[in-house]
Amino acid sequence: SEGAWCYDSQDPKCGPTHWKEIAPACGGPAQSPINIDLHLVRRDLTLRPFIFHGYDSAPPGPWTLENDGHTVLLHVDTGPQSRLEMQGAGLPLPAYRALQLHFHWGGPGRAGSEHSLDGQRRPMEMHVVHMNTRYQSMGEARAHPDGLAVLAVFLAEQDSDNANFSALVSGLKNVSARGVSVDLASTFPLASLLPGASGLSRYYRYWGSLTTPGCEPAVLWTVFEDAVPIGRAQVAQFQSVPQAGPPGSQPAPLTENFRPQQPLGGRRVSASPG
Ligand code: SG7
Ligand code: ZN
Repeated sequence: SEGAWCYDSQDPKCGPTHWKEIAPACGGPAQSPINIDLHLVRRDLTLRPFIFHGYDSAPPGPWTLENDGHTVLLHVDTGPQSRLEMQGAGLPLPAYRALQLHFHWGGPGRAGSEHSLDGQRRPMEMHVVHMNTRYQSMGEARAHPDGLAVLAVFLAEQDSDNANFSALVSGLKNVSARGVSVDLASTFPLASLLPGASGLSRYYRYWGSLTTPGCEPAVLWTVFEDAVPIGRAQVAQFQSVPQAGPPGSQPAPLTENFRPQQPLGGRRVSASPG
């Protein structure tokens, strides 16, 4: 049902303008990503800090890294003994559990974040996908407006590597084609990939959608203001992850895997006071 979509960089015939043909919600309201116009955001004093459970230590693994042909995903939900949950921060009750994180990137010299602040894109954007613990499955969560909460983190390029990305980036060379999964050599504290040494950054908040088909309007988005640094060479590793290709071919690298920005419509973006 959602097998036929792609990014324009892969094939314009199945790119974002065609997504609504296979998933009607992609042409519907409350879509993501968006540009955040900082003059129009409304400060909301109820947007208190996040409460993170289990993000400060390396949980039992293994964590699996997967190339799904559209991005690279790190599956961090390995069962009840390694529960990663967040609350507070204006999130609906009772809590949201971390399932996976994945990335959107550009191409050589081209920024690839999905969101932007005052029109400013960043080289990459990381999404940590969480599911409301009141729902039993992803399918059920995707059918409810409060089903999912995604933390969006901008990645800013610097000359030196960020060691907190080392375990993940070393796995990239092993997810050599669509459908290939590998176990990471080690887990690490999720907080080490969040801004401000544990998500203490100011954040922006709005109701939106998944940024890939089916584009369900089931996501409470948090976009952190502060970027997390990543090394130039590490960004290049993402930009050389291969996409699917015909058998025996040298598949082209997966690049520019971000959705075009969507109209805000009648929605409001709020800002935490921090
Ligand atoms: C990527 O983005 C994957 C998807 C994800 C989608 O294509 O990470 O993950 C899986 C497991 O298919 O979709 C349902 C879901 O998490 C959209 O996620 S996003 O809106 O955060 N970009
Ligand atoms: Zn994403």
